[in-house]
Amino acid sequence: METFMNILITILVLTFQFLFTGSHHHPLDPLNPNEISKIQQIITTSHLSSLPNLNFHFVDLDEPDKKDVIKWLSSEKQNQSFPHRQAKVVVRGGGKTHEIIVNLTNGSITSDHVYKGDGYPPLTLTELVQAARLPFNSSKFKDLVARRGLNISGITCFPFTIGWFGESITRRAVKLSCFYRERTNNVFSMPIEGLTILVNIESMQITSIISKRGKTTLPEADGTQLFSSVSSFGERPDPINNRSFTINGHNINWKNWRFHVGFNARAGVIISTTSIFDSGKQEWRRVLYRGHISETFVPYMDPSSEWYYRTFFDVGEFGFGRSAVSLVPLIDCPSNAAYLDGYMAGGDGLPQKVPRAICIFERYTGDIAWRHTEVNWYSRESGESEVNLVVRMVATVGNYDYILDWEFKQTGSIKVKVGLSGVLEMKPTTQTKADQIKEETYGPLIAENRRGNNHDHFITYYLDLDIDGEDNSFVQANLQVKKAKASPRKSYWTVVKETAKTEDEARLRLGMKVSEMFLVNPNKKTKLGNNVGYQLMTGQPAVSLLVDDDFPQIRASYTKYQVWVTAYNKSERWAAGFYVDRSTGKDGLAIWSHRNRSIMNKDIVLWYTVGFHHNPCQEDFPAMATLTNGFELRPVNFFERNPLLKS
Ligand SMILES: *[C@@H]1O[C@H](CO)[C@@H](O)[C@H](O)[C@H]1NC(C)=O
Ligand SMILES: *[C@@H]1O[C@H](CO)[C@@H](O)[C@H](O)[C@H]1NC(C)=O
Ligand SMILES: *[C@@H]1O[C@H](CO)[C@@H](O)[C@H](O)[C@H]1NC(C)=O
Ligand SMILES: *[C@@H]1O[C@H](CO)[C@@H](O)[C@H](O)[C@H]1NC(C)=O
Ligand SMILES: *[C@@H]1O[C@H](CO)[C@@H](O)[C@H](O)[C@H]1NC(C)=O
Ligand SMILES: *[C@@H]1O[C@H](CO)[C@@H](O)[C@H](O)[C@H]1NC(C)=O
Ligand SMILES: *[C@@H]1O[C@H](CO)[C@@H](O)[C@H](O)[C@H]1NC(C)=O
Ligand SMILES: *[C@@H]1O[C@H](CO)[C@@H](O)[C@H](O)[C@H]1NC(C)=O
Ligand SMILES: [Cu+2]
Repeated sequence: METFMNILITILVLTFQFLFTGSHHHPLDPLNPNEISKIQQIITTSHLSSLPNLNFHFVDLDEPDKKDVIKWLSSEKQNQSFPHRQAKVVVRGGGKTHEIIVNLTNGSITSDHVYKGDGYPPLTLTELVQAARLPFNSSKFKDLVARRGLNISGITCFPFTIGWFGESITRRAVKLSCFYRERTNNVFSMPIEGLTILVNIESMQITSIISKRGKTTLPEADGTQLFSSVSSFGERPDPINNRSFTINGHNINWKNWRFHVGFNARAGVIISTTSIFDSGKQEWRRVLYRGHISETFVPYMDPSSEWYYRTFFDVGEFGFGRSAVSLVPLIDCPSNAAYLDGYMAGGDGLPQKVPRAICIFERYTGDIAWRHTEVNWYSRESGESEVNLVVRMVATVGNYDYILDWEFKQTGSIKVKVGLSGVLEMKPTTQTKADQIKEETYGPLIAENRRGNNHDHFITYYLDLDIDGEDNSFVQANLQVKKAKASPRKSYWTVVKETAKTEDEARLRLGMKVSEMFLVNPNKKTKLGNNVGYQLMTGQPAVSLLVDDDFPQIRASYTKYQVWVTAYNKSERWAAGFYVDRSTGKDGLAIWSHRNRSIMNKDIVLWYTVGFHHNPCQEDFPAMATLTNGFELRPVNFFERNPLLKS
């Protein structure tokens, strides 16, 4: 939940690699380590090298235009390297943010533009590590720790982003909160309350230390340890060492699906150019051009001075790919999994590797894909068990672990799941029994001397669906109850469909109203004359309950609706805007949508927010069992018939 990570562990897994020699089989392939090194070299030997304190905050493929990608993939050249490789780089130096485009084909800087708007680029890992170390060089901090009777060698501090609360912002800053590591392997279970350190990230100095003494005691470490009762899944009994998928670079082929798996520091896994083979038509048909997590918003419901600013945007402030952990075989992924490494640039611009950042495996769900028993003359069963293909990544953002799955079904469905696990952010209290609590609290007692503060998780997905081509429409189907006439029945329901004409008509708050949502291609029909489409099957709905003019809500205004549809624009990908650290809500999904562009029979993008209102409970301690929510994109009149049944 916080814009920091388990710094020590991460440093251990980051190794540098320069020996990669892959060619580009796909225009959307992520930057490889050679390219990242080349970018670093181009920038550090350019006019930018004279900037004081030069740091790389964002290094990513500058995505080619969709029409060029589609053209390339449908030409004979598809197996050759895509020739036009460009990178988008954001560096800071001399107190300024530079947006740079690097042409990787001829090794030159195409443009360099100083960004002057609100907000800052993601914090670098180097900055976070440096900030976390600052207190240990402060005699005031050491003194405060000693006066609390704590051992300085047992303390770990983590930087939290601080948001924006209406002030005019002049510099980048974070607040450190500290935890006691001694006697437990669960550092987040031992918060040291009443000690906040404000750090100026630009000068890398402590601005102030705020100490509230004697308010609470440090909770006991008993029962906080994280031990597993079983060490792993073990070998699976079913002999499924035969993989029926192939990985060629970043291209995956499995059964009737083919797609591309990318990775970057900001979004983590990116699924692109997804097509499904239609055996009836004997052709590949397009479904999802590009899908990934766009932003997360995690506001805590505690307005006190030490907690009010905890309103995190992990993707934009820090990065989900940046927080990707190396997956552990047989715990994170089953024995039949294949793995892909992830690469990104560090604060110094040099390539860093996350080994086994993504796993891909066939999932024998144990469910029935379809079945029927014919009982008329004789009993005859037919059916199939379900086998899906999963692409998985885990982002550990400080105390929380997000398990992120894209699951492909042979029926044409894509299921997207978000699992929450890890350790809660806790607030120490002197109370040990729920009935001692008389005053208003910001979260229930979940263990002795610990409260689990209430909070939300909003995970917003960018879904550029291109159902059978770019031009699609967004259709809502509402169920209307009608009175029956001339019938023994008194009522029935019927479906009323409405196509959204503009972006204004495509913002939805789900809940009471029964509504089904589809992306259809109005230019393509089945033989029966229905428009081909995909349905968005939503999970448990949750929208932000903060008032509209609350500062964190201004920054996350898009969380007031779960569903948005916007006109496609390559540069509109990050729901809270590109510069999220200390942003003021001047960029992002809500702003784009209010342009009220036409979205009927146009290239459009669907945005869906998976939400959790988290009111913690005792089972969330010492680590919470995975809690899952998500959505499904399901074909509706896309195929002529159920694609699982051979004709
Ligand atoms: C590209 O390579 C794949 C795998 O090697 C092969 O099956 C396919 O026919 C090739 N396509 C073209 C257009 O050469
Ligand atoms: C990058 O450089 C190459 C070689 O000079 C050139 O052909 C290409 O047009 C450049 N790309 C862009 C986007 O300017
Ligand atoms: C690279 O290509 C760009 C765009 O075509 C051009 O402006 C620039 O001069 C080229 N640089 C070099 C070093 O060739
Ligand atoms: C810690 O403080 C000492 C003395 O003021 C200084 O020499 C040293 O550079 C500081 N170290 C860091 C990491 O700031
Ligand atoms: C502080 O912690 C260190 C490392 O665990 C230990 O060696 C030392 O004895 C501790 N000091 C006190 C005063 O507890
Ligand atoms: C893999 O598939 C082949 C051919 O279908 C079969 O002969 C073999 O037993 C399978 N191996 C496992 C471990 O399932
Ligand atoms: C695309 O989006 C960017 C950012 O919102 C905007 O500046 C630009 O004008 C848009 N382009 C078009 C063609 O609408
Ligand atoms: C959005 O555009 C539609 C169609 O032009 C119009 O009817 C509607 O009033 C517009 N909404 C706003 C808020 O301007
Ligand atoms: Cu939670």
